[in-house]
Amino acid sequence: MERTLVLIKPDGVQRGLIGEIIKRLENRGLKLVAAKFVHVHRAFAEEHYAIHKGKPFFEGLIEYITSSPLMAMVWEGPQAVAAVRQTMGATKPTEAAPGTIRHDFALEMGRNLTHASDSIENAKTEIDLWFKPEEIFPWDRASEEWISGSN
Ligand code: IDP
Ligand code: MG
Repeated sequence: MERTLVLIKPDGVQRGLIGEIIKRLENRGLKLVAAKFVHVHRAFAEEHYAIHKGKPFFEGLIEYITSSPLMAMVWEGPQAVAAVRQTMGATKPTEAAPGTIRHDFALEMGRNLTHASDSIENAKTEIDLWFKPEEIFPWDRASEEWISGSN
């Protein structure tokens, strides 16, 4: 079963969208296995977004992500990485498909509410960065067969 890192960025928290975003991931059938509310400092944010260092939007991105607390989570499910990216929508909200979180609640790329790992490999690296092993809680879900069962 795949796992992926999801962040509800500071704008999502400030706008009261934590519940809405979690609800959409739960409705999709994904399973929450770790969560914490954190205000990250600059060095940590720069490590998380290291791949974007040197890009024109990097400085603004670090200021945005460190400006206020955010909600960090690990979600699990079949093809969780692709499924969560699909539920989030394209990076640029005006290009995100209707029904996605970024389409339905955002307008600007610099205020696009969420982060989600973009590959299985990056998901592993990001989960290791954000969560200690003892902060992740696998659990058995009674409805599992009705969600992730296959024929
Ligand atoms: P992603 O979050 O959809 O994976 P990335 O390309 O990895 O998108 O960029 C990371 C984040 O940096 C975006 O979610 C967005 O908040 C911000 N960002 C990316 N490109 C721009 C830009 O051109 N202007 C402003 N912010 C940007
Ligand atoms: Mg990305």
